[in-house]
Amino acid sequence: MTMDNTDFPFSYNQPEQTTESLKKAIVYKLIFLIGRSPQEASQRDWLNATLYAVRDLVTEGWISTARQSRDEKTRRVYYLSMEYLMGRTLSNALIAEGVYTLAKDALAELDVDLEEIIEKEVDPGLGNGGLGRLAACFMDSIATLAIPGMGYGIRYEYGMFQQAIEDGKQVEKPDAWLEKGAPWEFMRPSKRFNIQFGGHIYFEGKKCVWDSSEEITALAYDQMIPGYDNDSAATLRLWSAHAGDSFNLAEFNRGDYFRAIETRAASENVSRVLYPDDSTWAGRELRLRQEYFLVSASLQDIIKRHKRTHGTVKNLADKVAIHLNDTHPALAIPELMYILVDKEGYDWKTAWDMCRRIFSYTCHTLMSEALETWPVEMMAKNLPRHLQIIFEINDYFLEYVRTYVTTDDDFIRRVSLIEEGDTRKVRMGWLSVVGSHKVNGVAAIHSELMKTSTFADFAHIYPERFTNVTNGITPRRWIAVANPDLSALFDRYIGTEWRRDLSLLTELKAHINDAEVQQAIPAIKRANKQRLADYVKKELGIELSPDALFDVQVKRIHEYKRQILNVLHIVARYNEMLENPEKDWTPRVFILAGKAASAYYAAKQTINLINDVAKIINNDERLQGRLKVVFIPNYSVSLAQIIIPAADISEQISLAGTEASGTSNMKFALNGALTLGTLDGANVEILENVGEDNIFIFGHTVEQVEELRRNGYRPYDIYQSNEQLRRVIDQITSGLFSPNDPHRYQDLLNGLCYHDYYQSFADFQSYVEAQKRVDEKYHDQKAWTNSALQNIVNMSFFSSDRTIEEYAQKIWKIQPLKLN
Ligand code: C3B
Repeated sequence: MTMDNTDFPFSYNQPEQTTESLKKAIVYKLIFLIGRSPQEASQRDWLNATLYAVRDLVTEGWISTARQSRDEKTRRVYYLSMEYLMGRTLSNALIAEGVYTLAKDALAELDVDLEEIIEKEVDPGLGNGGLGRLAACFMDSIATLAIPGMGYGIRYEYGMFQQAIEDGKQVEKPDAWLEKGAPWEFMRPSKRFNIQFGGHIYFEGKKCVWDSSEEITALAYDQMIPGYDNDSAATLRLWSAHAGDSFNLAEFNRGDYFRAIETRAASENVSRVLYPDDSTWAGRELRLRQEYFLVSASLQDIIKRHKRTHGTVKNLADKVAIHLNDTHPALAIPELMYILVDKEGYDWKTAWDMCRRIFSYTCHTLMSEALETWPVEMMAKNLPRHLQIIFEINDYFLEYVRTYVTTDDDFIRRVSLIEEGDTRKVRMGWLSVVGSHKVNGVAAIHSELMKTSTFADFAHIYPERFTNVTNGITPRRWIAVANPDLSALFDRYIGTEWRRDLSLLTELKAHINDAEVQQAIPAIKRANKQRLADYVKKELGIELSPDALFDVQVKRIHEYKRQILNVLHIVARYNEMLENPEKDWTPRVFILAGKAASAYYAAKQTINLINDVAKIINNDERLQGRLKVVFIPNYSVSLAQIIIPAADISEQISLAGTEASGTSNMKFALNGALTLGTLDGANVEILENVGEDNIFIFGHTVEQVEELRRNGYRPYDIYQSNEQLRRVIDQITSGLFSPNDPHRYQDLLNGLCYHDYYQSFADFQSYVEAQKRVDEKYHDQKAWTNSALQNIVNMSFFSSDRTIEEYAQKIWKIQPLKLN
């Protein structure tokens, strides 16, 4: 890149990297930053040295992008998220900088294998599932499109727990990801803010004063997110809680040194650990404090930067967009009011108008148990001023509703930001809608359902506020990093620019019938299956044949995602195979992975059942190896990169109306797997894009699901009338798969037979039939290859670059930088 010499007195970067220059840089880092000689260096030392060397390649572009945005006084977006699942940085950065091969050669000359050290990198699990990974894809697109903006989050000391499987059961182990060092981050000792908690409020005339009782310091750690081949990078700023200088002076002066230090340690708890819940909501005080910690540090930082650039906060709403990733950072709304009214002296109305122009909010779920509410009492204790602000927002809002919408008491009670009852609660979803100018769902069907269910009353009040932005995934990580062979095929036929512009995939359509492409697609898939089989062999000792059909379901374990339906079918298939051993069965491998929230009993039972079933099936010689079941422990971004490119079938079998979007469905299809799914979330749009001949759709529609619920759904009737299903349930009940503990699944099965809220029984027959269609199609390898190709070439829409462009245009009103 061209360097502005006033900024960089000398440019560290050589204009052209060579194997030699990279080799030197790596060895230099090894010796002078890590303090090891090449002779003594471990694999991890080499990894860290390489990371430092590559980080240098990104840094200048990062600094100059930030400077450009500052100089041009551009409008910026700030993405607030409690979760980021970034995945490993090295391979992604090498590809973004265009030096993957150079680095491989440089390291080879040093007798180091690049692929081996890549595997050594810790994969930071600072998120639970789809929501956290989406935030990571978005950061990648923001960097690649050079959208002026940055992400804010929390630098949890312990991320998502490590999952081990012991005796078939999930066991959770702490994830101390920082212990191995974090060479990619920059600590920012000067970026620190005081975060206040507790105390009380009082009025001085009309002015409200918050006299807090506790202070924590938020300290910034920055990560660069390299843009793809654009000499630019975005920033992800993660806050770490630090006791800072804030001793409890009273204790200190009393000579109680020990107590004073002890309180310091406790205050650092706020960034200690990520809450491992996904789509369920556990209201806990520490979580409330985490959310406020993120919000307060980020807003103080945003305001400070804005003032430095513009000298005033008057034009804040013209220059700043703040996006709320779900309701988790919704306290940003009262926090901004607090800053504008209490600190900056604006009147309420002006401040509120600014707020509404600044905030936008994405809703990621329809599950009512995921909607955050905070007991008024808990909020009063920790954030008295914010609670008071929320009450005031509510007063104005309800007055508006009464004046312009309705005086119906029932309606007003429903939309109030405060839920009345034994314990009064603040409704964070409602607050997010009222405080934002746009609210979006994450797939077309989800955004529609949002308007008719969860937010129906609000869609009535503010119809223009609701919109859709369908999720997307970054082709850099999910093809370029995860599937090098497929990338090479794309390069050969359509050039390399698809990494930046996935719509170029349509150009591959002209080559679909080329003999070479027809041959390459199954060959690439087979090689990826072999790679996964090698991993499974090494980690679990289970032998898999790459000639079998790989049928994969990887995601958080949750009743609505219906891993149980998958298991019921596996057992049904097992029975059928034993009854008709001579039939020409397509060999199948069922692969599942995912974590269960530690307190989620049904989800943990499901994992146990999968492993119990796997044990019996994998050891049944009558099957002649034609059926295998594998649960791969500790699902993560880096595991997804191995598993997804190896799949033939992508299981997306949630009950219609429950999965907001799903994003693994997009990754699978782009990597040439065929979706087996319900008409739920983004599956609907995948169907529209790939065509009905290239996807297996089954099960009830949202309307049918609702009708069944209305008319009284009786799963036990289905159990009685469906012989195949009954047999499966009876087998599990009898302890066929848990002979030492035959009643192990009693609760799970009772739940299904008498309740089955997610209607697995109702969709069972249709699912089994769809699986038959899968078998038939797989028998015709040519037809399968064609469908795989139709999936690949028709996935352009699902690039997160398209998603981010939509956010930038429709919601944030932000133009990309024209990079100097
Ligand atoms: C998830 C939803 O469950 C997915 O359908 C969706 O694709 C992603 O978000 C991204 O939009 N989600 C999550 O991972 N965690 C939540 N708390 C809520 C939704």
